Parts: sequence; structure tokens; C-alpha cells
Amino acid sequence: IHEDVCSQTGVTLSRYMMEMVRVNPELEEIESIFTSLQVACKALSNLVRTSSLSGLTGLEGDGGSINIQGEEQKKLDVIANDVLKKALRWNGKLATIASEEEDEPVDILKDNMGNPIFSNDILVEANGHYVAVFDPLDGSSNIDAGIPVGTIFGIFDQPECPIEFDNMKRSEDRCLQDALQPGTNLVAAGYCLYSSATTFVFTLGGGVHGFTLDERIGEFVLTHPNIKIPPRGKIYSLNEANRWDWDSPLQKYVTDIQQGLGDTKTRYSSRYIGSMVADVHRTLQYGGIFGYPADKKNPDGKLRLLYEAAPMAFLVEQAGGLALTGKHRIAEIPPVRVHQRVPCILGSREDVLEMRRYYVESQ
Ligand code: AHM
Ligand code: MG
Repeated sequence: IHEDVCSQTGVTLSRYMMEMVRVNPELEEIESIFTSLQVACKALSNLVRTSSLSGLTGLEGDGGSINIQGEEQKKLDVIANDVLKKALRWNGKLATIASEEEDEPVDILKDNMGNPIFSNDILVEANGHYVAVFDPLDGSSNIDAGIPVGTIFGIFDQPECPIEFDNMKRSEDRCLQDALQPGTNLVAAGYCLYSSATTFVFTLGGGVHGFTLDERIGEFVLTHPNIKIPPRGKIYSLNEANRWDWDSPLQKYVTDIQQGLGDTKTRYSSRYIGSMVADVHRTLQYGGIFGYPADKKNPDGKLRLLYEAAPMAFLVEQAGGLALTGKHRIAEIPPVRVHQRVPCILGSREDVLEMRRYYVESQ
């Protein structure tokens, strides 16, 4: 069905979603969430592009603001979180959101004081049953240098409410339970890359499609239908400064592909932007392997499972690739904490399987 819809080009994201709903009526609420998401991404694209002109570079707050994970927040991190939250709030289809820039998952239909939200004096009905997880502006440490950044998102169905939670007064526990789901439960995931072009790439579980923002008409237009990651690439993308702290199987694997001693007997090239969205976007198209593995300083790597690794794993698998921790499938890991980190190595199927073999054989 997805392919039928995609058999033509010149299709806007709004039209694509409408056509999807015509053949899959159960996607109507997802369509509404995507309408909000694309508005937020257009706004963010503009904010990123003009940040040097509008004074939005640099750190949040006078002395700098630190998020729950001990990271410095940039002005744009905070604004991006707000833009997404507000855009997603009004469609009424979501119950809970979890974000890199929020300490805990929150009820999206309550304001910061816990009060219900009103739109034009009308209470926004709390009947949404989807959960959104996102990193509003991934790679934001790069932003002042004009390096690409991106938004990563995932959408889950809200799990059944167990009896011990009071449904009238949705508690913090309920929000936490909503958010802590494994990647295999995702119903949609994607990213928006803010680079030389703004590109919105997503999956609803039936392939991966990419839309480019056409600034002339202010719409995302289908430019990359049915993205398939090449089964084998010749690029590796890792922060090699951490090399001496990696696990020894990974050190050996990278040494071999650098020297042409891997399965393909070719010497791989290195590309590392340091912005996951941009590195994954390249990997989806050119193939190869991207990763933020475990190292001695960061035994779980750096990337967050819930709103970075799991949505990207869903996308990469839908494009025919693989996403592993080293040996295990990222999508199957049930998160126990919102900001939990996970080693993440993803990309072309044959490259990832070759990397995995080094781990298996080291035992
Ligand atoms: P962030 O969410 O704080 O921006 O950190 C995540 C980013 C990823 O985009 C990227 O893959 C990684 O950090 C790069 O880290 P490093 O600078 O250690 O190579
Ligand atoms: Mg991030």
C-alpha cells in the first residue's frame, strides 16, 4: 500500500498522509500528529537557519543552564523543545511526551504548573492515546559552527492503563509507564535534518520515505521514496578519538576495514559529522556503518535509547539495515530509565553483521 502511494513524485507530505489515511483509516490520528510535527520542523528549520542573525546562538541562561543529564543547554535546545511541545499539544492526540530536554516524561495536556490546557477558552480534551518521544535538536553543540543538526522522534501507542493508576488524575508513574517502551512498539519514527536542505524522513512500519522542504511553497515534497540502505557500504563513521577506549572486538574490526582486511578486502573511508541525524542520513543513502559504541569512559555509549537509538533503529531496519549494541538488537531493549544510554552501531546489513562477528568470535 505504501509503495502504491509512493509510486509518484511531486507529492507533498500532507497529501501523502491523506492518501495513507484513505487506504488505512486507522492512521487518522497519526496523520494529525504528523501535521503538527511538520509545522514544528518547518519552524525549527527557520530558527536554525537564522540563529546567528537573531541572537539565538550560545548557551541558555546567563551562567548557562544544565539539563538533567548534566549537559549544557543551548538557547536553541530549550526553544526547540518548546516549539515541539506546543505544536504537538493542540492536536489532542497525544497523552505523554518524553524529551531529551525534560527531566521526566510529562502529560502534554497539562501546563508547567499541572493545570489543564485551554485553547480559545475551550478545554483541550484529554483523550489522546499516543506517546511521543523526541530529541528536539540533536547535535546542538555543533550549531554555532553551521554544522547540520536534526530533530529525532518516535511515536508509541499508549499502553493499557493498569488498575493501580487512577485514570482521572494521571500520575507521574503513568507518564513514565507510557514512555518506557521498547523500539519494537514504535508505530512511527523519523527525523528532520536541518542541513543544505531540510529533509523529513520517517517510517510508519512500511518502508522509509524522505521529503524535502520546498521553501518556494513551504511544503515538504516527496524526494526520496522507499529508501533502501545499500546492503554493503565502504564508509565507517565513529568518533575515533575514543578508539583506545573501545571494546577490543570493535578496535580490531575498524583496524581491519581501514586496512582492507575485512570481508570486502577494500579500504573503507572515514566520515564523521558528529551529528547523529546527519551521519544516519548519509548512512541510509550511501551505506556503511555508523556508531557510538561503548567505551571505557562511557560503558553504555553516549546515545539515548528511547529518543535517539530506538527511533533510528526502526528507520534503519525499515530501510533494510541493522542496528545493534554490538551483538544485540537495539529495538528489543526495554528501557528502564528515560535518559538511559545504549551502545549503538547501525547501517548496511552486511557491514553490521561483519562487525557483530568480531564480537561473537571474541568470546
Ligand atoms: P546531543 O543529544 O547532546 O546533541 O548528543 C548527541 C550527539 C549525536 O548527534 C552525535 O552522534 C554524538 O552526540 C557525537 O558525540 P561526540 O561529540 O562525542 O562524537
Ligand atoms: Mg541528542
